[in-house]
Amino acid sequence: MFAPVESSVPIRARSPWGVHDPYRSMEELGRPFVGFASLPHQIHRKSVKKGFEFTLMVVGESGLGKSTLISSLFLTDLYSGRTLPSASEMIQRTVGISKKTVDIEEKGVRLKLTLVDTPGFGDALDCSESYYPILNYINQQFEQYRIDEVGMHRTQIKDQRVHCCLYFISPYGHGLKPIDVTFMKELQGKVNIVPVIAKADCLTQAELQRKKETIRREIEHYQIKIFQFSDCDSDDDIEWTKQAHDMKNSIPFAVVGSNMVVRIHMRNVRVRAYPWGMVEVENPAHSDLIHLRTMLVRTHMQDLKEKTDEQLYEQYRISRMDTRRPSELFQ
Ligand SMILES: Nc1nc2c(ncn2[C@@H]2O[C@H](COP(=O)(O)OP(=O)(O)O)[C@@H](O)[C@H]2O)c(=O)[nH]1
Ligand SMILES: [Mg+2]
Repeated sequence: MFAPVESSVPIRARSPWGVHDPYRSMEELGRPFVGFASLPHQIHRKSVKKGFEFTLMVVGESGLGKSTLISSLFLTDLYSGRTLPSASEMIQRTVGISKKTVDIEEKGVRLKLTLVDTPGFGDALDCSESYYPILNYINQQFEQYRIDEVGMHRTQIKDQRVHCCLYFISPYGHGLKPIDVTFMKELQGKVNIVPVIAKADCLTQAELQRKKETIRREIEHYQIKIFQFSDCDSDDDIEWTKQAHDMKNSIPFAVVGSNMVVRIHMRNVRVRAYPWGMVEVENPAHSDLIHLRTMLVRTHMQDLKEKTDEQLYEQYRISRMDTRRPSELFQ
């Protein structure tokens, strides 16, 4: 029997975890404890100290608002000094890859965010192979990770793998274009694809609803595998369940971006100002930007990283394995 003798129970100072004190209930139940209930807190504190690393890629035709959206999502102006290509430059344009890293800190939690932009995608006259340099880049990051993993300094591996790809769909077409289908089909086994409808302020509410339904139907028809939100467990709290449900129903996220900030009712609000009124990019009635940000930063960052590591990278790693028998190797 483990019933403790009352007098031998040491008086312990209250833990800084307050109501989350893992020992509290055990003490109250009068049962002895080993202490592993505090493991989640240790892991949490360690990862907070180390900081989080996340790589996000944006892909879509030029002018769909990729750079503006990144600034709106992470409240940083990463692309202020950019130069835009002329039409003649665009015709022969090949897809480039540009990478920027920003350190964001909020309430003592550090996030090292790497943003991979793909200027030139869909700009050339023949776009059928626009996806290729992007596929190549993603494979290169997998390969680098694989080399580092078998190398001497396994503990210091820098994870440069792409954890999520925001794919921008034009608001002007009647659904997906051939280039959209090709890109998503070619890349679906390599990266978590999250489709977004760019510049959603160009569409009325009814048009947007119809466009979302068409795109969802086409994604199913072409059997495109986009990132799937994990289903809620029955014991998840109501708030979380509702949020996950709203996010699932918002796919493809209809986003609006802007670099203009105005002060309304003592608050800084990011808007697009038109003669007939203002679109508030963070207002859920105007755009899904908040759903997208919540998903990327608050609720699904870990999920995206785990899926990259456990499924997408794993597939790559297995495909690179030498499947020959030892006797065949030395022939
Ligand atoms: N209507 C509308 N215009 C936008 C939006 N986001 C960006 N733009 C404008 O579209 C143009 C191209 O934006 P940019 O971010 O450079 O596109 P990128 O080439 O995809 O990076 C700029 O003039 C932006 O001001 C949006 O959500 N709605
Ligand atoms: Mg850009």
